[in-house]
Amino acid sequence: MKENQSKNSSSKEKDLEKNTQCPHGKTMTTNQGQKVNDTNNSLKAGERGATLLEDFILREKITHFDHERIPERIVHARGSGAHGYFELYESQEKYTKAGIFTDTTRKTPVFVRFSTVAGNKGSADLARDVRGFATKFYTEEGIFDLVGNNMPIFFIQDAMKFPDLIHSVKPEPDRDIPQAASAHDTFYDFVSHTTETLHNQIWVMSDRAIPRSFRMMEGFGIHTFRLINAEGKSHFVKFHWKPLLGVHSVTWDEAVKIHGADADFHRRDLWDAIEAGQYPEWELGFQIIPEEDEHKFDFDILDPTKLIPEEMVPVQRVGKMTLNRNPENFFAETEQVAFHPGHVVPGIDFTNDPLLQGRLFSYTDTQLSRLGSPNFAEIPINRPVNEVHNNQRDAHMRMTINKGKTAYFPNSIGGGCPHLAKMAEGGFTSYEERIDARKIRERSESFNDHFSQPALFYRSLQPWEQKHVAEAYTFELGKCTYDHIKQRMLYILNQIDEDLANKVANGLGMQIPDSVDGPLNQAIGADADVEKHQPPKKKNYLDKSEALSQTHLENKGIVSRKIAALVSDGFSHEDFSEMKKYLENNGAEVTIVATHGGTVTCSENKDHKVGAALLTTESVLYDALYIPGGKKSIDALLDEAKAKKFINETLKHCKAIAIDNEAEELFDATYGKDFKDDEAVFINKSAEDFAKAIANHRNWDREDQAKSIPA
Ligand code: HDD
Repeated sequence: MKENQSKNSSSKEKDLEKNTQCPHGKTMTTNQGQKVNDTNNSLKAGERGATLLEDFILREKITHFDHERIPERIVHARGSGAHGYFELYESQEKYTKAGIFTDTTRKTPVFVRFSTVAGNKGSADLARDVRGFATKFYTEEGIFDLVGNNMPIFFIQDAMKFPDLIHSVKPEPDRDIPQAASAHDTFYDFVSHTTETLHNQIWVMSDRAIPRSFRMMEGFGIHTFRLINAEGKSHFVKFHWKPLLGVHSVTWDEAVKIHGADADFHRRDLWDAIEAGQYPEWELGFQIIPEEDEHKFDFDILDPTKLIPEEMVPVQRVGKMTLNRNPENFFAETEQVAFHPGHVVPGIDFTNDPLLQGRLFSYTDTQLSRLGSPNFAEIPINRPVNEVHNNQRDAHMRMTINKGKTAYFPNSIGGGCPHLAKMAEGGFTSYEERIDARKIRERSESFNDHFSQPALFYRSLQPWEQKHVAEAYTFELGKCTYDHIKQRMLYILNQIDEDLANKVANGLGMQIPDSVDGPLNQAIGADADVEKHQPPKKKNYLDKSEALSQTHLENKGIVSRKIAALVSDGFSHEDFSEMKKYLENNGAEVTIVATHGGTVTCSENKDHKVGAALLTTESVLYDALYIPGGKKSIDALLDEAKAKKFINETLKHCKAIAIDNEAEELFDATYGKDFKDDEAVFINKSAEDFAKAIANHRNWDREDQAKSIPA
């Protein structure tokens, strides 16, 4: 079995090797293979003479450069990818005949791309936004793409509205401002007139929209899909990814500061973790709904703005994905990878979710302009690991040299090849769903309720999570300039939760209006009838769903957490080495942050490599702070305003802090003096206690008091 696994796990790697090139020890050539002996000077008529047109080496170099860019993705332009594999725990043959979900001996190669949605390719990672979570499974039966997000629902119910949604959130078209931000008039103009957006919108106001790491996010397939077993029986399914590191976020204040300190924060984090061998892992979960239960819920399972609470349909964990290899080349792999929710394999099928149906069109279409040709499937990162044979031919950048006279079916000259798959060989057959319907351009009434689930989400959050939601709305609406849009939003928030609406209204210094109905709503043809979308009272089916809070998943200790050790020359070797040993033995990474770069000397006169000089780093790039004793070191730090800022900010962001011996004097010179009883502040305490607090991510109980720290 082992041998089989390793064979399968490397099938995509082997496939990519055919196109992977290393220049080591090689001579430079042109694209036509002529050896090049000067790539610095163009060919000229005389020493100071004009450049000659015949210089094919110059022409080729410049021409290629001129055409290096391709259009960025219209959405999800900014992303980061990684290779890995998926392993199944137990055969799911009662639900599906798909090989990846029935054969436990397989190690299916995957490529995953995480992304933000609204920003350009060069925008900052910590934008408040949904994160894309797209997985390409290179299965033995072809490509299966699970193109999801880190939130379990979507903004709209019908693909027809997607261009409107995206146009509203993108920078405003007259001035191309703001970049990668939903906090502006056009977005809230659209949202406040399209109440179906509210559920996804409130998730975006939660901390899920500012994750600590891609590695600490859940993933969701969102739509209800179908699984089909060998007998042709269908079950509905929702796909979930559960991160083994738990779900964690940063605060908005940190997010804003990380923008400046390291705009590549998430990209770097993913890359560094994989390079360090701390491979990110997620378990894949199924929520299975038998066909006969389709109408048992108080909402429509085809409505992508609704989730099925895990308390109603538990998530069964069926396998694990591990990301263990960074791409060799960003453009060739992460940029050229082309996902498509329509890439499915036998055993997986679609439902009539109108958002999914529209997506099935959009993703091929977009690759045609982005990658330039229907041959995008031949690009190494996109091609399946099994063989491809059909009668499709030609078009831009065709790579395959198809032999033979025939490119049609049926043919006798080519022996009838490629021949059709016999059913026993696993040809794809669509699920034979019975359809008896009228053609209509309407929204199903079963999609009407727009308010129960945003309210359920808000009710299910911890108090600190709710507080962050209220602050996020206050920030975002505070950035809007039109009062009528803010009023409309307040009115709508009041339908979700009165307390939330009041908090936001206070922050904005506005009143919640009694009504927003008016001639404008009808005149603009908005789906603005708030009453129509109210849930019937009896439909508040759950008081709370614990799984909707970030806290519901277990943490995996302090693996890959980053701890800053703040020092200057003369720091206590004893304090430091003990702490460092414990933290590193438990998988964390300790970075020496010193008053200068290069090396720093400890009390035992040993040189230690500085990870970052105070000048070049910020507290927001670390999960926790440790300050060892050592009088000389502490005296030097007392003279550094940035050292005090580092401590104050770490406190403000509710992170764990450990200080030993003389470091208490430095702590007392900051706002730390007021936080000595805090449960995540450790003065001369054990490394174990400190590590437990780091694993808990933050001490949110500190937040109210820490608000007064002007950091
Ligand atoms: Fe989409 C990209 C996820 C609705 C049209 N989408 C894209 C990516 C993700 C999603 C993760 C980036 C893939 C990558 O990394 O290359 N999209 C979603 C989810 C949706 C959704 C979870 C709802 C449940 N998308 C959606 C609709 C449409 C699109 C309704 C159009 C009707 N999406 C696109 C696109 C993109 C895309 C324009 C841009 C780049 C690409 O496809 O390859 O076709």
